[in-house]
Amino acid sequence: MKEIKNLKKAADLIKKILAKNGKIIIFGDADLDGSTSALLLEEAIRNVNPAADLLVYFSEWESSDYGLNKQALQALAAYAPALLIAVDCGIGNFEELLMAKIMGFTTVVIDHHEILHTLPEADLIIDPKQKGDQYPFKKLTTVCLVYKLSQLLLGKNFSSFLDQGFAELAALGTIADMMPEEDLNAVLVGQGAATIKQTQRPGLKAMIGAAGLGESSAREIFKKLSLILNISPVTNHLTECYLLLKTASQEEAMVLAKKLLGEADKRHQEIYEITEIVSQRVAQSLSPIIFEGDEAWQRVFSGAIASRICNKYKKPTFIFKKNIQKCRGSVRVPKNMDAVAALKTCAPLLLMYGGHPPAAGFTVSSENVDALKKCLEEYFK
Ligand SMILES: [Mn+2]
Repeated sequence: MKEIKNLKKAADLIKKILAKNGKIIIFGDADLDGSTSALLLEEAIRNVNPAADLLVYFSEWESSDYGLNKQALQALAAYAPALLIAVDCGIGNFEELLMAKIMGFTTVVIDHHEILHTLPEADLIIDPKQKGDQYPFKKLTTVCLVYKLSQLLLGKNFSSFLDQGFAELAALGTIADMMPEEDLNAVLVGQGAATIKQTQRPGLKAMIGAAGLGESSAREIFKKLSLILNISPVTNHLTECYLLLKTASQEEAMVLAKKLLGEADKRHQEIYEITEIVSQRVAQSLSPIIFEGDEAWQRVFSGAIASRICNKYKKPTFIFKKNIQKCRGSVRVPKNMDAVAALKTCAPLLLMYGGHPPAAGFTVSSENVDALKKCLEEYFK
């Protein structure tokens, strides 16, 4: 059986750190794949050692750069030396991982985004897309990678009870990330769907109730939940979807579920309105791409807006939040085009970029925005 490269090494490293009572920090991307990955890994580690010295920390949607970022590292500096595990981000964080190493962290990256020009300097990298990875399927979500890691961590203690809870997390993250339902992605979505109606997680029960999904099919439940939870506020460096999925308290679960549902409604309205504005701006455009930014838009919405616009106009779409110094945004491209390859061509103009061929993200300094647009038009012409 051809395994994911470095998965076994990562499990051994985590066990070694736990045996020495060392510190572990799980740093997650703030979307649902990142949040479920962080929670699954935390629950697996707690089942190996309930007293583990463990901290979970998420990236911010608006105020920081994508993935592992310098602000977060400065906040975490006091925890070094420790094992720092980045989940669903990291593969493009070249400077940050170098900085973490200098700060005294041992670093593990568990990511499924495209490899850029080279690999970052981490102690261990798990990404099925890296050279030398023998695992035949390359489109696992991060939460499925973490599920596999949890099997190695727990060994004989990987009980069917744990399996159910983990598969529900994996199904949620996988559906939210829109990766093809093949291989382990499909297995875990199926497994999660089989038990979701009898879920033991108070947060899932509360959300299914609050959203009126009691009579829906398992599939519909996951679709709706992933829409509600894929973007959630980050409070004290923890995503609220993580807090919802983690809580053992029914009361807390009810409060959070109602709050997240209300926020999702507001967000969908706002995304709809901005999508209308973009449509008006680009309706007559002859450019091969759609490239729109605004100071008033929140960065967190850029992916959802780009998806809608790209579906409507069938053109590569770049939507970003403008700031005085830098602009951050999302890319969606029609079938058979490659957003990461396009950004790679314009890499000298970018501060950061990364993602998947159909969906990616970028940060550009504001003085380079016009040049970036030209470069991308040239690429897609
Ligand atoms: Mn992901």
